Amino acid sequence: MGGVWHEVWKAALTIAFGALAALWLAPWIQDVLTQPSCDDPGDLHLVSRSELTAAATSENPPEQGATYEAALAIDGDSSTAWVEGAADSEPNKYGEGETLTISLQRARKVGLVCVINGYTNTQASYLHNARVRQLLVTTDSGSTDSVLPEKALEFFAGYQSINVTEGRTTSVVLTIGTARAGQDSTQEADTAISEVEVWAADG
Ligand SMILES: [Ca+2]
Ligand SMILES: [Ca+2]
Repeated sequence: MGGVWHEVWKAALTIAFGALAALWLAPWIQDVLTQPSCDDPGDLHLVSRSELTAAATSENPPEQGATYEAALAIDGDSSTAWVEGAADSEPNKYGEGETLTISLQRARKVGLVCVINGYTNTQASYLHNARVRQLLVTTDSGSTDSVLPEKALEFFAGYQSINVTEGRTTSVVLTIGTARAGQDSTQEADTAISEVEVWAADG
């Protein structure tokens, strides 16, 4: 009889301690499982725009008072964009292979890159111009591909995360792999990125 109660107590204590341990570990487990995202970068620090410079292999020439230089991808304004300036003809009609290079003042441990894909000045300009579908992202730590899913139209100016090889780097180089064409009847073969954010694990 005593042996049975001993077993029951042992089982009850095991369950109780297991539940306590799970409760105690839950926040830690949640933290580990929650990857930083553009909606919730967690503990990452936004690299200040004053610490960034931008350059591109091509820039669309100014049109109707608007300009499209690389620096407009890091000006914190979703209504201005870097627009590639490659010829609007095959084989790289949409600027495939053109690059936007974001340079950092000092090496940072980059953990997340967020972009506003497309020319998001207005919903009409978003639909009129091309946007990136696939990007190659190269840092001092390596290269990785990313596909930017189509955004719901009401979120056309929203940030999306792109894959980046985690680690210290002094630059983030975005190379246009493939693009999605503009959707209106007079669409341009010009691919745009309106904004890029770089998030780092070190302050
Ligand atoms: Ca901008
Ligand atoms: Ca073009």
